[in-house]
Amino acid sequence: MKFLLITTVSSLGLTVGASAFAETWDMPVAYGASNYQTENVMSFVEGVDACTEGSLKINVHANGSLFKGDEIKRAVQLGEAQIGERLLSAHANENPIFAYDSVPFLASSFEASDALRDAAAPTLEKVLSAQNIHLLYSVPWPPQGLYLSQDAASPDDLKGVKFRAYNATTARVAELLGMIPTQIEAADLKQALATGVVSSMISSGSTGVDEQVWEDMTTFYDVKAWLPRNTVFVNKDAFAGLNQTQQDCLTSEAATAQTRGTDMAEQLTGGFVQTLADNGMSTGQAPDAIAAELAKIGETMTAEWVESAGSDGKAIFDAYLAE
Ligand code: PCA
Repeated sequence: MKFLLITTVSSLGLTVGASAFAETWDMPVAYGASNYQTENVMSFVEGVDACTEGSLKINVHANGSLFKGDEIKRAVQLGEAQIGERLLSAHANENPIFAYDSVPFLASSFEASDALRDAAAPTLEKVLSAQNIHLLYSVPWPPQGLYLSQDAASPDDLKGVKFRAYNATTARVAELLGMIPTQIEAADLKQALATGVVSSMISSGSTGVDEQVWEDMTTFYDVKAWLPRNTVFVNKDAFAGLNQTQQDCLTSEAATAQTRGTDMAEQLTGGFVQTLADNGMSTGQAPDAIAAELAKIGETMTAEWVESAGSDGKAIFDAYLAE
């Protein structure tokens, strides 16, 4: 009798098939559905679906719709979402290591950015793991430029200008320039510009195009200060709860997504700046006096970061310089 019962249950399991038992995850991301970072996340999720033969479904919630940008990391840490994507540098208040990708002029090309990512990976994995997070991959934004609502001739013209920051690094640059920073998520940027809460920022051509900033700003100085990253990570308990195939699929699709997203960023960079120009913005180099001031700020901030990030920061710095 007992034997019969077991046979019935297991044959039922077989006929129902694997997908009825699919694990379903939520994935909050902060940026809009048409941004290349989100498009790359969608391809990643499709890749995981195919690789796991439908046994791991990930629902992407774009534009901060499930959790706002600044809530995503904590949600994943606590398991309120199993997986998420976040600009980790915005969490440098927790650990300066998270700002490794936003040190001005430390790595300002795609090639250098990849080398810095590799140098930082072991430390980043360790720090995130202590927060119950498993690192999957990261993808750079295009090089960061200075957006203004009127051309500036010298650093004096920047003083007192209201500035949109997306992390502590951007806020610190603004502060050193005598500007007035306020932290604002990209999802809220358009309104902040329209209402005059801010009139300048440091970001990529990608975000400028997403938010059609030519409606409110005039100038993009392509200073290539750094290439910040969106990082995709998973709650450690959720990861541990997967079977081996599912874990392997996440890992391999993450590697594919990292390469694909990096290629997308690189290929799209020129077109973004062109779109800003096509819509009437001036997109040249910064005036020499401003470029020189930014270079000086870069030196100050590199020293500050190395100092604040301690031995972990030094390990990243040394590994990067040794590449
Ligand atoms: N865009 C994002 C972060 C960096 C970038 O280029 C933003 O402005 O929010």
